[in-house]
Amino acid sequence: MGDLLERTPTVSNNRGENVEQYDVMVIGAGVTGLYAVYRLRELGLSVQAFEGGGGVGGTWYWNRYPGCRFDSESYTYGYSFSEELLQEWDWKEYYSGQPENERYLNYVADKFHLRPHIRCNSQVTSVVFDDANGLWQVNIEDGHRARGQFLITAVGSLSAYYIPDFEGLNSFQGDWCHTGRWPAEGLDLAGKRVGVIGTGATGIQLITEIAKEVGHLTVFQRTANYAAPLRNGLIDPDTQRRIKASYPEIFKMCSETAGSFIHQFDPRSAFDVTPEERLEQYERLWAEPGFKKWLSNFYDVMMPGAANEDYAEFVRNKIRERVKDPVVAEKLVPKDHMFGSKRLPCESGYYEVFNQDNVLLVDVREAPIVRITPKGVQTTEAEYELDVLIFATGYDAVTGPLNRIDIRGEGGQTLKDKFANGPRTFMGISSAGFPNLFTINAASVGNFVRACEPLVDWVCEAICYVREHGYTRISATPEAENEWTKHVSEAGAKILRTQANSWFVGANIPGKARVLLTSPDTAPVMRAKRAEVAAKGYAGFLLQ
Ligand code: NA7
Repeated sequence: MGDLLERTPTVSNNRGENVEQYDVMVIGAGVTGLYAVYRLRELGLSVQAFEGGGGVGGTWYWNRYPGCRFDSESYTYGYSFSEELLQEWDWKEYYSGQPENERYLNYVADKFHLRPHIRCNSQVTSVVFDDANGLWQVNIEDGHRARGQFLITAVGSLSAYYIPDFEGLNSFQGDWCHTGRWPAEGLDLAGKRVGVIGTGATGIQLITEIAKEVGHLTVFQRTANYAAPLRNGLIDPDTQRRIKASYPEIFKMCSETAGSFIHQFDPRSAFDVTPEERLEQYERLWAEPGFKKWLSNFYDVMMPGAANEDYAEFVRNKIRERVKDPVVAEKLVPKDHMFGSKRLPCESGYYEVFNQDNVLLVDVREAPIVRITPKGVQTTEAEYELDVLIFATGYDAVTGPLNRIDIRGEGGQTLKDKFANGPRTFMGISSAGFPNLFTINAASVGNFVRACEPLVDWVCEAICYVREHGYTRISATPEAENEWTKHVSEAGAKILRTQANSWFVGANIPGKARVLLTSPDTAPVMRAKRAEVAAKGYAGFLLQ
């Protein structure tokens, strides 16, 4: 197995250079890329992954910021493909932190001997389809090249980090970084004047953690978020044993829910019960860990309408109760978007941070940031002096990581141009004119590993189907792509996720087209749709 690389044939490209050639190339060695490498190799295919980072793990490699951890239950997040792995690995916490998550993914890479198939420090700059030979060529920043019949973009949906184009950033004399590129050696924040821009899920985790050590913290908030207590804890040995004995049930439960999380909605409407019973349920769920309060609630809490607003007000009051200064509390209370229209940030003491004397909340919707100065951040009202400035400003989601690679398909057309008004794919996976390219990162959502395993399996089956049936190419038909794009737009308009200005609809990136970037369908519906397509001989795909 380990000597596959040595046996990889090389071919000459059209410039006469010798390049390695593989059956399948994978961009990215995060949770999806690692599993893709494993599955493809098990199928006897030659596979090589190219990873921009210095190690494997993707999100869990890059996001080393203090406080970074799961919002999925750890034991629902691990890979399900190996019983041995499930029994060997002990998740220490219910919601595991970045260091352990990165260790887990490294453990997987070692246990399954995946490293010979992964080239790290390999930022892919362009991929070009060679029509004459039916091969993709991958070009790496350092000049390395490789070719392959199939190409999978396992580049993540939240990997293209975004820093707003503030004037003067380069003049700042302190240290600065984006949370998604936190230095591996850490950042010394002890006793320093630190500023954080952004109060999404990342900002909320980070702020809570660094407030324990900084000298002074200035939080620049544009939009207040609904955040709910995570209630993390250590997994005791007894629970560990029960978890390990229950993996089939755990994964089955996850497979039946909309986002592949372990939580199932209450089939009742919030208004099927008395106001007292309703409040009792809200309080009971609030006391539970994780996403339960979001995803085990009355089903209509997750739909635009009165139940959603009723619960939103309950959450707002929870925030008000925890922040001593009523003026600060009101600034932290979200009023401009519906509860659950963004992924719910989970916190462990976030609101209490604003009761600390050394923490200042700056409302940058009221007084926007005008520039970064040598000393700090200048808003329309004041200059805030800082030693360190941290951008927790999110990601150019889903299409961002694809657009940062120059992807050229048939006739030299670029995927970036094609996606200028939003992704144009069939089921997120394939785009007409880009044969044998599987954009897995545009099709994965929810509890990530649960979503990516069946998706990778489907792509592997499609690749085998192409080869076994004597074809060499597969890509979405223009008709299927049009239908799917229309479906995303129409069905997407009805769901909660499209109601807020979030990365889900590209609203966080100035100038980005506002369209739902993920599927509007639930995970079980998507699996059924993909299975039906496969059962019908890849209906909606052009096989050549
Ligand atoms: P998010 O959720 O996109 O949050 C980014 C934050 O940065 C959010 O508070 C933004 O405010 C803020 N932001 C972005 N641009 C600016 C400018 N120009 N000025 C001020 N503030 C700004 O990213 P996260 O990394 O927190 O979370 C991403 C996902 O990771 C999350 O959904 C989980 O699934 C895990 P805004 O709300 O746009 O007003």
